[in-house]
Amino acid sequence: MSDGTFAGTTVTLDINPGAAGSSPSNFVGIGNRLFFSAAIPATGREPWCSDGTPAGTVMLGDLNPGGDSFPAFFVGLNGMVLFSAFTPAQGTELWRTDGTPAGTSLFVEIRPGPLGSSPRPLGVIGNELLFAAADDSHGYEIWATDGTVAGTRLVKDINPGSVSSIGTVVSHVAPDGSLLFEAITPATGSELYRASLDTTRPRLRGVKKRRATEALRIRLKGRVTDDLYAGRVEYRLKRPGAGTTKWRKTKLRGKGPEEKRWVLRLALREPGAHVVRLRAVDGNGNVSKRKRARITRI
Ligand SMILES: [Ca+2]
Ligand SMILES: [Ca+2]
Ligand SMILES: [Ca+2]
Repeated sequence: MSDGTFAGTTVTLDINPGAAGSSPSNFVGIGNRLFFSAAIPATGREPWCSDGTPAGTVMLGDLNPGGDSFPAFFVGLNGMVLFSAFTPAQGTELWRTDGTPAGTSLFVEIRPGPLGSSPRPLGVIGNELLFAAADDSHGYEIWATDGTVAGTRLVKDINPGSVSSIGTVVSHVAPDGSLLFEAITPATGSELYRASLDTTRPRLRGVKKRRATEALRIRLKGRVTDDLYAGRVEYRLKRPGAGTTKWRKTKLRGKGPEEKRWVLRLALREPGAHVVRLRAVDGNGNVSKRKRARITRI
């Protein structure tokens, strides 16, 4: 405890009485309390919380009886505190606490069994925590939680499959409220990614039919707004005298994450009127309202 002067620096609590220390570390101030880890012989390294007074300094639990739980990465979210801790049965997983021993428990085990998901916070956006975590089928990827188990989910498997995209955990919350972080895929190498948890739908606007060339190749020009970084435009085609195709992906050719102009070229096999339905899907899976355009192969 210190008020910034030498005279005001005292021992708040001699957690491990005597000359041996408790080696407190992993300090994070959340609200008016300090969360940290400390080790005493009876329990090993466990999570602690202090309001700055001896009476208000408590161990939050002996999460790993007979060993250390190595609590780390305390982060405040929606009035509670999440952190990572280790047990032999579960590995390193996400725990929650309200700052009392009774209110401290395992929050969610992302990777069932003794292997841990090793959660590491990336940043808080609005009332969501984005974090890196691993499970067997996705590897180390970006996850989000709103503080509920049901609201804890994988945001995106950036490097598809069990290989990881997140190596060194480097991230920054940008002024616009999005999260910038480093991720790696074999196709791109190490690059800067952006995540935003905006749940508003992207918009698809200004869909216009361009002049048909030989009526075979139709160019549609449109404009997409909202967060379509890592997003796409999809289309399905209703053919004359035939069924409607499944949704097909198009590649966005444009510049800037906020707004993209794009061109869709379709090779129509059958003559007659075709109906093209279009929708935009952003990087978070939000789907725009559909737009329709009618094109005809003469
Ligand atoms: Ca212990
Ligand atoms: Ca586990
Ligand atoms: Ca993966």
